[in-house]
Formats: sequence, C-alpha cells, structure tokens
Amino acid sequence: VWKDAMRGVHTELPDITRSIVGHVQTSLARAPYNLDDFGAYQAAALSVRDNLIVNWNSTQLAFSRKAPKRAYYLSLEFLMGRTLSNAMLNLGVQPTYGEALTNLGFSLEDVIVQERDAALGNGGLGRLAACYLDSSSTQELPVWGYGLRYKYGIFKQLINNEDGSQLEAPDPWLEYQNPWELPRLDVVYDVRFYGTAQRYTDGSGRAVWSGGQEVLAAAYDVMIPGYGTKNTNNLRLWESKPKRGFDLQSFNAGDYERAVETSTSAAAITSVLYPNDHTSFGKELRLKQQYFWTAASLADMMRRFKNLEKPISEFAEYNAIQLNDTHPTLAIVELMRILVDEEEVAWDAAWEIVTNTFFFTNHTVLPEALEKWSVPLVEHLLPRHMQIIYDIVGPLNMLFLQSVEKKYPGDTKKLARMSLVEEGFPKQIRMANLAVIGSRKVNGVAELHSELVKSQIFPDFVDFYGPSKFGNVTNGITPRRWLDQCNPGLSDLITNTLKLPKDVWLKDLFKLEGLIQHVDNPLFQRRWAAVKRQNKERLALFVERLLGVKVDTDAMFDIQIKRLHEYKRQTLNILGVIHRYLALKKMTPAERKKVQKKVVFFAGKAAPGYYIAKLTIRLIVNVARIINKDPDTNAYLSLFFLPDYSVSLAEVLIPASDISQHISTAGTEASGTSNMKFCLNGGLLVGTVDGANIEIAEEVGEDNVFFFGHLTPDVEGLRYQHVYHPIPVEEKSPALALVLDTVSSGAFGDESVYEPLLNTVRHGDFYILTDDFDSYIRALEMVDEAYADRTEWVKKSIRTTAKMGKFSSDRCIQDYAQEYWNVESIKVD
Ligand code: 26Y
Repeated sequence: VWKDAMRGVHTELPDITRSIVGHVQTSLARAPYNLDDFGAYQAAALSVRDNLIVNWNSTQLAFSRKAPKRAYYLSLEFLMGRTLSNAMLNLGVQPTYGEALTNLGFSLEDVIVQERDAALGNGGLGRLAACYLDSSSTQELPVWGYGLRYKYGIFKQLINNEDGSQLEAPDPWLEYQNPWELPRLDVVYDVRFYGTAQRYTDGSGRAVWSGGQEVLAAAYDVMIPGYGTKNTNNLRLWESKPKRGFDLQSFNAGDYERAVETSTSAAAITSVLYPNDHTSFGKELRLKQQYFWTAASLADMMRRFKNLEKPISEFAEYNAIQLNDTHPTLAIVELMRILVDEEEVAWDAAWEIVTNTFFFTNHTVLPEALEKWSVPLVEHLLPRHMQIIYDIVGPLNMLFLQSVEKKYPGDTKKLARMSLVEEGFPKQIRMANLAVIGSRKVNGVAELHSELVKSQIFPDFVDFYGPSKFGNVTNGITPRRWLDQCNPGLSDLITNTLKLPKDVWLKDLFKLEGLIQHVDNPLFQRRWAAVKRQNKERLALFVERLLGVKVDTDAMFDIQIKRLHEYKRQTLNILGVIHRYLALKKMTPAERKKVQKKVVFFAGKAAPGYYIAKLTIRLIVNVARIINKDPDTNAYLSLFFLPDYSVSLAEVLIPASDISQHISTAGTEASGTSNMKFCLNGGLLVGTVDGANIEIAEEVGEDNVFFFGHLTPDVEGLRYQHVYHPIPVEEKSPALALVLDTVSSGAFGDESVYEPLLNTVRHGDFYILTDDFDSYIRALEMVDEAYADRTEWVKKSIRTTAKMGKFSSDRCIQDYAQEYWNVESIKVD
C-alpha cells in the first residue's frame, strides 16, 4: 500500500498545477483569486520543494544503505543566490512549471524574481562553495556541506544620495519563511564554551573539560539537487540557541536582565555573517562561530559514523573533510579532542586519524587574511583546545616539532617560522600552519596561486613534508547556473548548434569545443551576436528601472564586478575611465564620432570598515554623476555603479558583457571565478597575468584575451623601488599624473575627500598602479580596435565560450573526489 501510494517527482502539467494550487490553499492558507506574485512564488517553491524532498529522502536512504566513504565541505560561507529557478532547472521541470504558472495567470519570470537571495557569503570563496555543492550532487558524489544559518546575510549596500558613499543596512533574509530549508528539530547538539580543562595524570594526554557555557546547535537542512539526476545532497546549516530559556537562579534573585542574557548571547553566535573578507580582526564572536560550527558538524559526522558500527580506527576510511580556507581549522583540534578524550584513542593513533581525514584549501596569499587567534582568547574560550594545540607541537607530538628539530638541528629561525604559536604580545596561534600540519593535502586554487602557496606562504613546510603534500585544483563554476540559467538564449543556440541534448553538454562542458567548427558560419555569428544584444537590452532595461536612465546598447559594455579591494584595483579602472573622459573632452565633435562608444559598469561591496575601498566607491559614483551629465561626451562614455551586488545581479550583468575586467596586481588574486563566468558567456577578458586569467588564456588562446601589466616576479622589486627610490608619477606616467591632478582639483566634488585614496597611488603604491597604468590604457585601446571589427569580435567571443570546458566545477569536484578524498559516485535510482 505504501509503495503504491508513494509520490514520485511531479513532471506532468496537471499534477504540477494541482500541486501549486494545493499549496496556495493549504500551506499558504490563501484564496487563489487574490494571489500576488509573491504568493505564487511561495506556492511554486513549496511545490518544487516536494519534489526535492522525495529525491533527498531517496538519496539519504541509498547512502545510508551503501555506507560509502563520505566527504564533507566545511565552509563558513555559502553564497547560494536564488533557489527556485535552479531547482526547476536541475529537476528538468522548468518549462512545465512555466506553463502551469502561465495557465494560472502568472509569468514565470516575475515569480522567480520574488525570491530573496540567500547571501550567506562575502564573495569568491562563498560562491565557490555553492558551485561545488551543485557539482557534487550532479556528479552523484556523497558530499555534504556544513555551514552556519546566519540570521543576517551579507549587508545590503545602499548609496548615499548626498555624497555617493556606501551605506550598510541589515539583510533579514529569513523575514518571510524560507521554503528551501527543513528544520530538523531532532538533530541538536550541545556545544561548550569556557569552563576548565583538567588533565589526567596518567600521561595519556586525556583531559576532562567541564563547566562554562553550553549552547545548542540546531540543524536546518537545505536540499541540493543535482542536474539531471535524482541525487540530492544536503547542506546542513547550524543555528545557535540557548540551552535553557533562561537562568532560573538569576530569575529568582530578581535579576531578569541577567536571566535572559545567556539566551541572547547564545542566539548571537549565528546572528550575522562577518562582512570582511581578506582582513581578519580576531573578534571573540567570530571565534565562537568557528568553534560552534566545527563542533556541531563533527558531532554530527561522528554520530553518522557510529551508526556504521565500524571501529573508530577506520574513521578516515569513511570520512574526508575539506577545510574551506582556515576558518574551520578548529575542526582539527576538535576531532583530536573527541578521539582522545571521549573515544579514548591513544594520542598518536588519534593524530594519525586526524591527519588522514582533513584536506585544506588556501584561497589567498594576502598576509592580512591569514587568521591568527590570540592565545589568551583561545585559552579562555576553549581551554581544552589550547592544551591540545600545545600538545600537537609539544611533548606529546613526536611527529612534528621534534622531528623538525631533528631534521634541521639548530635552525631556530626555521623552527620559529613553522611553529603554531607566534611569539609576541599576545602570542598568537597561526591557523594556516595548524591547517597544514593537520591535513593530508593542501591545495591552492589556480596553477600560479598553488605555486605561490608553496614558495611564499609555506616554503618551510614544503621543505619538511616534500612537495607532494601540496597540490593544485584550479577553481571552476557550475555551467547550470552560470550559462543555462542566466543566459537561456545562448544555451538554446549552443544546443541547436551542437545538435546535442542540453543535458549532455551541460554535464560535459568540453563538448563546447564543437562550436569551433561553426565559427566561420555567418548565420551562426549573427545569431550569436543577437543573443548578446538581447542580454545587453535586458541589462539596459534593468538599469532603466533601477536608476531611471537609458543605456545605449550599441555601445561596448565593459564590466568590473567583485568585492572592492585595493588589490583588485577598481581604482585603476576608474582612473582609466577618467583618462578616457579627459581624452574625449579634448576632442572636436568630429573626432569624437570616431571613438568607440562605451558603457562602464561597476558593482561590488566594500567591507564596512575598509576606508580606502569605500572611498573608491564614492569616487566611482561621483565621476558617474559628472560624466553622465556632460553633453559633450555622454553619447560616447557613460558610467554606472550598480548598488547591492549579489548573485542575482551577477546573473543579469555577466551575459551582457562585451568585455570584463580582472586587473589585480600580478600575484594577488588567487584565482578569480567571475573571469570564468564572463568568458563562458562569450565576454572577452581584459586582465593581468594573474590567477586563473592565465589558464583561461592558455585555453582560449592569447589572441582572445587582452593582457597587460607587470608579471608576478617583478612586483616585489617595484615595491622596493617605490619605497627606496621613488620616481614621481609625473615622470613615470604623465597620463596618470594628469588624471590624479584632475581628481585633486575637485572636478568630481570636494577636492580634499579623495586625497587619502590618491595618496595610496602617489606614495608607496603598493599595488603598482603607477607601473601598470600606461600598459592598461594600451590594452583598452586594443580592445577598442578589436571591437571595431565586429565579425572578428564575434568570432573571438565564440572561440572563448568554446574553450571553457576546463572551468566546469564538475571537473574540480572530480579532481577533489579522486585525488584528495577518495570518494566514489553512487547513483540513486
Ligand atoms: C579571515 C577572514 C577575514 C576571511 C574571510 C573571507 C578571509 C578571506 C575570505 C574570503 C576569501 C576569498 O573569497 N577568496 C577568494 O576565493 C576565491 C575562490 O577560491 C578565489 O577565486 C579568489 O581569487 C579569492 O580572492
């Protein structure tokens, strides 16, 4: 009876319509006749969710039965964006849902945009985690994500009307019910903070940790459907809750405030995502988040492992844990604690298990992003973990510092560099060193970056362990969201041209190479150009609705969208725009007519405390205000800063680009992933020889990218020169000097405001703008020239898309699965 009555996935129109209407009437308790777009979204989401739940259940059941080795992706950030359209796409039901909604009087497009982004991340690292989840399910691999269910995601960015500066507002994304999560009221764990740790005196290294504060971790599950498969993995997000509603003793003593204090402090742990990337501030609440999340996740993995009834010594044969940067490094210590204190595993055997379980990915070489935690803080918050950290490097660990000492006797400097604890006031724990020591393998995220990880960050460890512990997995992106979903026009054209079903090439992106043989076909070229044109019009419409300004879609669209950071050099871009503006101003009307028309778009958030990055936004906004109004030039050059950059905004911008900018100082951008997204959508790239730009150029060919600037090995010498033998900007680049002086003269508002920003270029110039400016301008001129031959340009665009196979996140996930985790696919029937 059960079997017959069990529901499968809804794929037929009448079933889908019934299911949507059913949710309107029951789940939403609303009358169908006065339903608005948001209600239609909620009902459609609940209906799609039913399908996900069925698949999710089958997947978890199959995995439990087969008991395979599992991999876990620990990330403090998952930048998911919207789910409805992606879920429909992966389930293959988008057209039918579209039809059902049309029949009910709604448009699918209007319904989709009702959804709020799940923006539980800052930028690249968080979006990469989201792409990897999509690929894990699509590749039918048993991978779960673990993260935090922040009440507030990344802040909403507003632009101050008066002065053009960034303002931050909270993002209460859970305000209305979130249909994509399932609260698991039965999955809860206690997590302890503070208290005391008492060692046993038997030399075993064991201890008892007691007292302090206990909070509850409650699980929320987010279903992650694979594309064209039933496999649906899980993303488990933890919410913190007070263990007891309030402290009865204080309550009885008449201290109501104190009684509720513990409950607010527990809830605070998962209340907000820290909005800074690349600069660590050592805040206690952030450390609390990290421990809360790693402790709950490990307890959960341990419970699942125990269900297998295998000896604890086999833990690493059943579990691989990927650390997304150093943020989850405490997991290494926590697993030691569980094994030694709770499972009574001998210290050395426990360390063996730990170092076979963890894998560590580094995402940046910037020193300010390398996390360090003060020893007194860790001692106070996690007294037992501090003991374990000392034991890892101390007397109990025969494997590490003692062996370093043995290998390099007397080399105290080396010993100091490799130590987990950095001397100073206070002493600090180097999380990156801990992550390296505690992991089986370490990797960077692009070829160049992985080399820099070895040569710049961990040379002593490479020396000690040998180079085979250090690898590379070049980042990738999911072509489902970043082509099929955001650019349906191009996806259809590709499907028709390749004469392959869409689900074939979307799962094997190297198939795009089949486009090359059509590159000279004029009809195909026209269609390709027409799709780009439509996408530009879609963006223009979006901008018109948002800012009330018309955008000329005949112009070249030039886009730079990413977090604001000095190393990413948005400043170079805006100074380049001013240079172009000044050149236009000098021309006669007749001369201007010959210039390539261009619209420049920026978007991106600055960390709220990052003064220079915020000044850059202010400069962009104010330059836009001046030049967009200038009747001499505004037909040839206009500029937009689109507020509140998000995954959803990226989905509108990326398909519309003719050219995009990835112009970091050489050696600073670990990989970049939006560069891949633009190229996949047929936008060409202006960039430095940095990160994954290099591998993109290797794939698409040097004549299809516009490279400029100094190379990584030059940078150190140039910086040295800036400090010890500075050459005035006027001498190095008169063009740049003129631009800087124009800003200083007050052409874009109050002359004094931008001085601190301009001074970063004039003095010290750490990110070598003065050295790269002229070559940057030349690269942009070459872009203009190339764009003038539109047929040739379209061919470049086609060739670029055709060669992006390598950058599918499916390839990355297979790489991790085979070379790192040793997990295998299991197809769910
Ligand atoms: C320690 C804390 C302040 C912190 C928080 C977030 C430090 C770093 C981050 C985020 C780093 C990040 O997003 N890195 C980016 O990772 C991408 C995925 O690998 C890369 O493509 C990109 O180059 C890199 O900047």
